[in-house]
Amino acid sequence: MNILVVDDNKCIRDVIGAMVLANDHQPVVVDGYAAALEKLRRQVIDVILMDIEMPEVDGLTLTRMVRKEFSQWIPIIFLSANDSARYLADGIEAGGDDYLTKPVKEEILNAKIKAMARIAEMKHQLDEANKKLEMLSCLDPLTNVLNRRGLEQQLQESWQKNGKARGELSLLMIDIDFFKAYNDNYGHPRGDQCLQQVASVLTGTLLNASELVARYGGEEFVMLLPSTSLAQARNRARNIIAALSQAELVHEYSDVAPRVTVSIGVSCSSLGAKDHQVLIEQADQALYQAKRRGRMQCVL
Ligand code: GH3
Ligand code: MG
Ligand code: MG
Ligand code: MG
Ligand code: MG
Repeated sequence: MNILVVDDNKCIRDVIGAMVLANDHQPVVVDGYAAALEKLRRQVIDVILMDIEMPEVDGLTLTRMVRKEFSQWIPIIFLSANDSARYLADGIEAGGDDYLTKPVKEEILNAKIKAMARIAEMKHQLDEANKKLEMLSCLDPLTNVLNRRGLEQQLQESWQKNGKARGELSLLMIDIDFFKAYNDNYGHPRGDQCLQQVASVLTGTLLNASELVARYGGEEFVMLLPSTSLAQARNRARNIIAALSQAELVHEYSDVAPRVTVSIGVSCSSLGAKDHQVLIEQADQALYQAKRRGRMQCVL
């Protein structure tokens, strides 16, 4: 581990640094706040051993500065010659985690470093697990594309970016035709498979990392297309209908073709939607028209 030793006294720096080294850690030794912040910005530090009385900026103030600047928690242990309860309480209040009085015994220092590192490791694992959960909570488990919650997040982001770039953001609302008949005749498990296949065909038509497919609900998908005009979006919708036709997913109970087809409603920010919710509503209304006009087609 990299242990940052902050102390204005050279003798103490040398002694503590040697103890750290003797316990197989890497001491990073500095004489005050400026060098301490500099090191923290430039390299990974696992534990900070912090003097309290220092000229210019004392250890309590430096601790507050560290807590403010760095969002990641780094354990801070105060090392002070002052053994007053007030100092200890103030140190914890400032954001420190433990307090040892100097001169410090090597065995105690090493044990305290170990305890802090253990807590830091647990926190790291918790953070990683949370990140994973956060990601999972945005994915549809059946099709592995974004779910509605994930779409909502990305759509908001794309809408804001698009506004700043004064670009055109298009959205396709894609609904499988006669899917109830598919389920009723082939059964739910094959219906699920069909949803996976359609999702995979849709994903296969994406052109770049800014574009995405999401499962909006049951058998409805949304495709989000940044930097895409209405005319371009219509072509993309036609490409999707063609790609599904080529995939030849059999559906003998559809009234429009003997295979799985979709109807698509197209909207684009150039049509004047005031927010991303309206963009979805417009695509939904266009989808409704596509259904009414006979399905397996797109409507703007
Ligand atoms: P339309 O052409 O007008 O879209 O008709 P449709 O039959 O596709 O539409 P409808 O809304 O009547 O039926 C949608 C069906 O999708 C009903 C529901 O059972 C099915 N469905 C929704 N979610 C799932 C799912 O996760 N798995 C399966 N297998 N079926 C689903
Ligand atoms: Mg000092
Ligand atoms: Mg429906
Ligand atoms: Mg449908
Ligand atoms: Mg539907």
